[in-house]
Amino acid sequence: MLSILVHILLLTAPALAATAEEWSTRTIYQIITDRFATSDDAVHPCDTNQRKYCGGTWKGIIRHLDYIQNMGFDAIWISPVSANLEGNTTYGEAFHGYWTQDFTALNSHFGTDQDLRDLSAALHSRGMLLMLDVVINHVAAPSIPGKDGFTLDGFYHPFTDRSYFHPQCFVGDSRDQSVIEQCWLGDEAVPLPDLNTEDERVVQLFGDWVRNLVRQYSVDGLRIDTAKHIRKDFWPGWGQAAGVFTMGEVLTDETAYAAPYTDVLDAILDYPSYFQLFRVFSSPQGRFSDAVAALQRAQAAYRNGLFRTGSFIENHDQPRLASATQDRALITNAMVFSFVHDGIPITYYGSEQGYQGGGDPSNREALWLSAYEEDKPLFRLLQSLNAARRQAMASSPNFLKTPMQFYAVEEHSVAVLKPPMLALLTNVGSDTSQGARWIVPRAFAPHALLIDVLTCAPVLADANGGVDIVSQYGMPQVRPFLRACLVRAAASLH
Ligand code: ABC
Ligand code: CA
Repeated sequence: MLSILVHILLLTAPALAATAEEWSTRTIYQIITDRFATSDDAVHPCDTNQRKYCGGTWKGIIRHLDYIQNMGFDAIWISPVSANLEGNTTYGEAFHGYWTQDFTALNSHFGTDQDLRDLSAALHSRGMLLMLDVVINHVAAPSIPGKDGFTLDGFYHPFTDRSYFHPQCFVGDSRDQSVIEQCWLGDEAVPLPDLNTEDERVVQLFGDWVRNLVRQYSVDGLRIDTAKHIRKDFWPGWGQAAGVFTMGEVLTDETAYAAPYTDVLDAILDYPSYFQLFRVFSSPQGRFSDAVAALQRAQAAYRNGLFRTGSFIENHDQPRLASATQDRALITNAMVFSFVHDGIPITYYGSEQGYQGGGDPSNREALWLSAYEEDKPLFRLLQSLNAARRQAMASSPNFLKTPMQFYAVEEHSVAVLKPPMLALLTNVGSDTSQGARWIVPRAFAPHALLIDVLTCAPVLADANGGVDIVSQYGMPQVRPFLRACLVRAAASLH
């Protein structure tokens, strides 16, 4: 009897209940579901300024999994799936999925229950993982009808009673943590009524909700929206109910503020490093010394160092890098960095196509307008970087456990060593006669043959295993052993 019971439990468990360790071997492609692909591949117009639904669906994602997998990604993060506020507001429609109106129903704009199951199954059959974005801090109300906030109108299942919510007050730019946790995000135009996550009934209902969500759609991981707006001691119990990898959004530029969240969640999106990295890669004025200091602070302060953090240079809330600089050398350097990072590289959809949108809503362009062209320099760059990371993991069991080290830290260049990878980065840009030179002593075996992932050029380490390299046109160099490159480099040696 017992063995049958165990058997049934196993059968109903998610197909791949991916652990944090499993996720750390992955690279993630972040998708705004409404903007990635339509069900029939019809080329709907999509004016980002309108902030309206443009027609992207879960079916559309399934149709274009080859595109994502060809780039080398083995996980995707999609928009929140719950039913959202309908109709127009001062800030447009809820195409982004962050304005929940019913936790017990799906957002029908994105497809049906079966479509979401199909997406999950399609990913798993390719060995890919599914990360859902979840919003449990708040719901959204159309506007403030009276002094006291919002109407329930049968909305917000299962939180259909006013007593499930904190009383109305806005977070604004308060730095008071109890205000950040218990007041409302949004504003009078689109208030985001805050759930009372201090109330045991809410804790219970959200535990049940996430357990079901994960099970029903065989979800492998969760990106947690607005994690800093809920008390820290809420998270461990909730994470246990979820039973899968959790990565929280803690929007701050302060490492010390972000660090405690790494104790209560599996991981966080590494925003403090992001701000420094954006500065350094968006202009030759940025200084690597500042960025390296921020990265080292995070390595020291977070529970697992930078391991398992989400490493990104773009997302749906921040201006794209190409809106700040169109210098291909700077953009290439930035993309390289995320792949030698200790954490999980996350690429925001559209960067492979050179999309240039500024802040929200301009950074949420429709990908179908690019025709999913794969023969593009940044698409190929991502292919090489994904292949290099995979090869580094395969050739060195310690790759994922060795913290990156910084050498030759200059204002405008740095060498990042994460054996067997060595990334030589610079932000001098392509429009300069100024070169960059990296001297890294004793990084490899004496006279080791190193291959540049990006150019496939071979280089020999010196008698002490050191390298001394000068850059060309501000381009980065990445030097592990990469099989495809080794073959090409060997050919070019004749
Ligand atoms: C809409 C419009 C915007 C308009 C806004 C008022 O309303 O589109 O143009 O300005 C969703 C939608 C948005 C929508 C919002 C609000 O809902 O995607 O389009 O904006 O209705 C998450 C998601 C985000 C999502 C929500 C809401 C939350 O990633 O996509 O937005 O579910 C705060 C939260 C953060 C949240 C973010 C939007 O707001 O903490 O979780 N993101 C400071 C604060 C941060 C604050 C940030 C932006 O400002 O500290 O807490 O984020 O308001 C650094 C500082 C930081 C500073 C940043 C900006 O600069 O160190 O402290 O952050 O240098
Ligand atoms: Ca809250």
